[in-house]
Amino acid sequence: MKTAIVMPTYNEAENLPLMANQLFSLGVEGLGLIIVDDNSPDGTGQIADSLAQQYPHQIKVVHRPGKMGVGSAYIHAFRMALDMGADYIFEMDADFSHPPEVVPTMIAMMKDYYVAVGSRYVDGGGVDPKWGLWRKFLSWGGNVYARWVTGVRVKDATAGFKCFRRLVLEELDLAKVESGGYVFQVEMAYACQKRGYRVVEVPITFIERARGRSKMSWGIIWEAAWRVWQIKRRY
Ligand SMILES: Nc1nc2c(ncn2[C@@H]2O[C@H](COP(=O)(O)OP(=O)(O)OP(=O)(O)O)[C@@H](O)[C@H]2O)c(=O)[nH]1
Ligand SMILES: [Mg+2]
Repeated sequence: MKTAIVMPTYNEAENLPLMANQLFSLGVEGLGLIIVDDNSPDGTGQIADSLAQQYPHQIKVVHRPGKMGVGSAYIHAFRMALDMGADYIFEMDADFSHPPEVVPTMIAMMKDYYVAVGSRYVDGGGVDPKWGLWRKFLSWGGNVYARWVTGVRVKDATAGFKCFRRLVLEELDLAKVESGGYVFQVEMAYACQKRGYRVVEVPITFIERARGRSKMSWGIIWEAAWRVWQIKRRY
């Protein structure tokens, strides 16, 4: 596995097979997929296992006993990807909000940068035109707030589509990460900035999921609201 795509899943039964097929049809050499499923009630875990039989050398599946949040899912799979010798390690959602066709562009950026971020808030990037005012405000406001509190300079501080060189994940203290929900993205962005890695933002258009349901909750928003202050203090 030269490039490992880490993908946490919770109730993504419809999306996961389509996503796996699209990723492997990109023709990226040495591409692998690490799926971390939290015992999804809709059977995503079994679907992941059958995909792993279909692609025995490319797909690894981690089963966790229950919904434990994306933060710990990513940390677990980052360690696996490092053990498997991956040079480039991606974070990516299963719901097609992160366009798979941008993966090769982000890999190409790894020649000159340590981190590539699939970014909604740089020129050429954007969010789903179908989003209503409230959804746009939540995304934009969350990003402005996270940047204001922490001083993160990347324009899309909450982006969950990222690619790291292996060195970055080797050097960061992954055991220190406490974020459970999506604020994990801010923590990674901040930790990378503190260590001075060169980061590039690649424009993407973030498309609303067409299948399955969002896992966004008030609990996740609340955690993000307070934890950015903690992140600022701890690094
Ligand atoms: N393993 C695991 N995966 C999760 C968990 N929560 C969310 N995910 C996955 O993380 C990715 C992002 O979750 P989404 O529900 O799409 O959240 P979002 O993109 O912030 O929200 P939307 O814009 O509404 O889609 C998806 O692949 C989910 O299946 C969790 O607790 N455990
Ligand atoms: Mg989503």
